[in-house]
Amino acid sequence: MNNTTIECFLLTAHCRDNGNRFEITLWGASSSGERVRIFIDDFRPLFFCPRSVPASETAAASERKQLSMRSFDGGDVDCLYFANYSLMQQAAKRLKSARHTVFESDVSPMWRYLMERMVSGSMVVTGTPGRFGQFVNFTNPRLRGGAFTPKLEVMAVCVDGVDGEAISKIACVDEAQSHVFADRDERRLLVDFLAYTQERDPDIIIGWKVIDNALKTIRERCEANGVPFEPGREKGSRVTSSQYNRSWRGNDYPRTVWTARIPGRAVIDVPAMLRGYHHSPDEYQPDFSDCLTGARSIFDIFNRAEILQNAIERSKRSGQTLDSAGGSVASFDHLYLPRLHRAGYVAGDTADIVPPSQPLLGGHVLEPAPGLYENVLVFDFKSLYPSIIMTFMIDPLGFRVRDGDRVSNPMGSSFSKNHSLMPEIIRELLAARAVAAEQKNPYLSTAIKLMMNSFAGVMGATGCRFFSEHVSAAITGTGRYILKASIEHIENVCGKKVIYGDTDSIFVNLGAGMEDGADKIGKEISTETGVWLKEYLSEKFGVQSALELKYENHYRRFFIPSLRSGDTNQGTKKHYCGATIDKDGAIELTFRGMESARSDWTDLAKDFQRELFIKFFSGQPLEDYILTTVSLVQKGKFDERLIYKKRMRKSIDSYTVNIPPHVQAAKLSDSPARLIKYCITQSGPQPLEKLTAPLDYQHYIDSQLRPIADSILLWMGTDFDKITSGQQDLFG
Ligand code: DCP
Ligand code: MG
Ligand code: MG
Repeated sequence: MNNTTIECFLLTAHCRDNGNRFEITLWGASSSGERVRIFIDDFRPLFFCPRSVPASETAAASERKQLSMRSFDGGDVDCLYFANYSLMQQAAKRLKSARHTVFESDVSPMWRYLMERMVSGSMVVTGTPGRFGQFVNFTNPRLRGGAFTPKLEVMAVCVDGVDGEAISKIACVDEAQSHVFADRDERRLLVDFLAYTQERDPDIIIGWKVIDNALKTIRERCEANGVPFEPGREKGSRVTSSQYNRSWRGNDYPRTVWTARIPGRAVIDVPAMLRGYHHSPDEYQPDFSDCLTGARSIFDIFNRAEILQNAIERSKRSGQTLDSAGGSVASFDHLYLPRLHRAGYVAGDTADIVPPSQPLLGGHVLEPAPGLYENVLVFDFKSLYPSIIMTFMIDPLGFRVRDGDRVSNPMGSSFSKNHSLMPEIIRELLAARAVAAEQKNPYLSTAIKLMMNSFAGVMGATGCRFFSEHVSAAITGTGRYILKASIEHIENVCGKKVIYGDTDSIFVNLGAGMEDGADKIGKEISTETGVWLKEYLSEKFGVQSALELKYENHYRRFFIPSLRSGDTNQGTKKHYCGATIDKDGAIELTFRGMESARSDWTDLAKDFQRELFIKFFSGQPLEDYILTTVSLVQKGKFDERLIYKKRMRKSIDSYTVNIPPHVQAAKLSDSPARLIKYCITQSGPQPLEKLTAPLDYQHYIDSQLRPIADSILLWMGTDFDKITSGQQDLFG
């Protein structure tokens, strides 16, 4: 037997029942540059049931095996193996309807196969290699997790065409070359595109709405032309949609989700990745002026935003495939279940989750004291929830195992010191985040931060099999406790005034004249509070604190607006503006909750907000500037700054009632682009390229200038209308 071991990175994973067998097909990219197909048909779908279930009830299983594993309530469990997936599902359903408990019957057997082998992206394959066309093939090899990072080939695809009509162009761009297919004969065009894809043989196909637009259109046109849609490394490509209802505030909203299955090629939607992992997807706008430019700029954005590098790292951390832009619950299962099994326990089905008795609380938000401050220091706990999980050993298993050696927390619950699995999982992720930060990769650092925080989140979400209101409350409640204790310490021991705080951030007011020593004080407070907290938590709870209060920022000026009601004693939560000064003396403004980057704000609003705050912060009067800006708007001096830009999220025709302004404008356009540029005129919204009516200046004054001015003026005891109407009185 010729046993070979190679390392490769998972590109796609698909499974199906084939008669009385369950088949998994994986595709990977190997470290030697070969593309590898891994075919598995010797893995049997399985789930668990209590040993007490009579054998007669589990006859559909091809095998029932006693395991030395237990459920969370301590009962012994058996494992039930099935010939294929559908037999497994039917058996689970039957057992449930006969009121038997089942365990993990909702875990996909394919993911179980991968997770139990600790495959997270990278995998080590041992077996007898054969051929599959030009590719390497392994059938039923041994698989285990690896640590290899691949070099992958990416191809951007952009399609030109209108829904339901023939495709006029398809552009493809990869590292080495680009090509545009523009045959009059659509059939020819499609056949050529598919042949080209096979020849270029990319590992990843990327695009802008690549599934529900590009691939879906290509698939539909292939069907219309009788061309088999087979862009994959083997047959079986599909683009499918599924409907599900999203509940929000008691209403159900039907949503269609498109998925692409292209064996051997991962499909990555660039905007979905940007939305999922980048702070402002708006800084990345592709240029769709023509099909090739579109594909080029998608390719360029993909590289600039380091999407591939980050997707690979995320895949190695979460076990999800490269195309995944989320999947918190699945990632949690992937990391947690195999560790749980090795610890000798099985988990329940998600459907058996008992919903919380009362709404779960989040972080603590202080009542902000509105006003203008000088020299405000900002502190924030580094990875708050993850460090709480580590410090207090918070963990679903550790909560349920009732052993003696336990850590108690401020919420009064306690967790097993020796059976908690989360601390180890979090420790690895914290280390990975530290590496990402060291390598100056903020996107990856953020992605890992989000993943860790989502783990804290899913334990409080009923869609997760590990949901527990007590576990979740132990995290958030301890967070509130630590925030409050730290604030008290800073106020009573450090003798500094705290003006605001949110979840894990603390804003300290030093006051006028404290510019020079501020950074030093900031560092002292963070070190001192850290040391104190360590002692305090060790004394009270006997834990070794992993908490770290970072000194984050020194704002020279800081402003918290008052409530819109005009009550100047009450501030708005999560809203503030701070000014820092960089080493060249330039003022830099940070807006929170009053962001100038909102898509419904024009350049006028952004410039106005910035200048107004700079004047405000440097103690200059505001009235003249406000009045001048209003009058320049009225005189038409700012017309080019009055353009709204908004992206179309749905097709124009899907809006029938309550048509938003950008859609009204798009309806007037001859060839509506995805990004609608329009103005509000006296005849309503009009697209930029077809402006006929005069601009509605009053609209811009009311909806763009007024709220910005009022964010400051209300606190000063006046408002925009008073200032502007006073002006009219003067001239009237
Ligand atoms: N949090 C959350 N979901 C969010 C934001 C925050 O659950 N969208 C929770 C988890 C965080 C805590 O609030 O631990 C504090 O938020 P931070 O943004 O300060 O995040 P971290 O403290 O985790 O990371 P950092 O080191 O960047 O401060
Ligand atoms: Mg934090
Ligand atoms: Mg924070």
